[in-house]
Amino acid sequence: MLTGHPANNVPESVYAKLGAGLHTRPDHPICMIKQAVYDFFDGGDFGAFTKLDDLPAIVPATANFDDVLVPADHVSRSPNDTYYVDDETVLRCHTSAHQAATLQKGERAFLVTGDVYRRDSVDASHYPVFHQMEGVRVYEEGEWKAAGAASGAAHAEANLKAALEGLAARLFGAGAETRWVDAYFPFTEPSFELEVLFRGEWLEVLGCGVVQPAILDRAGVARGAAAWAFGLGLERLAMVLFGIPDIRLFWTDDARFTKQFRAGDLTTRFSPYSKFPPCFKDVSFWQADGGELTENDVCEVVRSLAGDLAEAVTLVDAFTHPKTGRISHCYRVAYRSMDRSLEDGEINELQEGVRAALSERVELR
Ligand code: FA5
Ligand code: MG
Repeated sequence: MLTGHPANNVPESVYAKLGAGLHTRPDHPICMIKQAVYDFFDGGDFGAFTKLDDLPAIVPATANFDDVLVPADHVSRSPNDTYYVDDETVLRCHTSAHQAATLQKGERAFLVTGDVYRRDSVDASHYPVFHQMEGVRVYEEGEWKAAGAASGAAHAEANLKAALEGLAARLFGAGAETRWVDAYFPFTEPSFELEVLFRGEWLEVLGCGVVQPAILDRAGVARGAAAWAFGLGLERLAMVLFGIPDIRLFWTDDARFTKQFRAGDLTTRFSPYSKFPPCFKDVSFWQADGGELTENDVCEVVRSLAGDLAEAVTLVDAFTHPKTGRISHCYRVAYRSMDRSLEDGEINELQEGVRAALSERVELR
């Protein structure tokens, strides 16, 4: 398998999120989105879907990658992007980890919801733990032929787009601005992403496509069948639907947040409680000759020390020293609490901690 990476790169702060089950708490916005998607498919004409929301998040690396045809050298396998529990086991980085096994069990239309984990950037729409819902629908040869389709793949693609456009219209209203973007996933062809206009910017809310025949074949689906699959980003959908400005809010216990949501009421618009000012701190360092300290590494150091007080980590400057050829990177950390104002002393202490942790790996400037 992979060599040259630590057997386990999961920080305590990430382990602590396992089992939180936000998607199973009826009044939580993530669960409300799950339920809204269930209701959409239950009331539509895309078939009857089996719903699974309690599959364990710790999965064999083969399920997360190989079973969905992720190439052996694909970046997503790197410990810079994925949390490894040991060499053969990961925290799933997408709910696609359950595609093959669920097909293998004989399911032909299903929705799998769960928490997924990624080493990723730190900002208002990225968090190391988030939630996805996988949808898969297989059309047996007889079904797409009866519908008069030119091919199984064409039938799957047309139904996929109809389903997801219908879902977006149901959630956001017919007037919402959405657009399809061509994408690449190893497990689908063709592949697309759907973006929604949110606060003046295009926000990617899902990836999808027509399932690669090899996946169906290996899972024992009859020849001639075709299928679509999608992976919804539930936080992103909830941010757009409820107007939640920052992904960290999903994890707060502050009653000023939690009390705003009630199962079944999709009309709620989040009303922000007073926004406290951010505080910015910069840290610069020389990259070592051997291997670079990546943005994900810096984000993880900041996250593990500052937790949800870290609002964003941004590379603000990079230059190469003209004489020595050494590379300098400067990162800006934005600290902000959602619930209270921060003291100078507290922020300085956090930033000192970040500097100390970074100085163990690189030379600070
Ligand atoms: C996937 O994870 C694919 N497995 C989706 C898929 C399934 C494609 C089936 C085809 C067929 P992607 O990495 O783009 O794709 O993530 C899917 C969605 O998760 C994104 O569109 C986004 O809404 C959400 N997402 C991705 N990264 C984060 C993050 N760090 N924080 C919050 N949401 C995220
Ligand atoms: Mg994507």
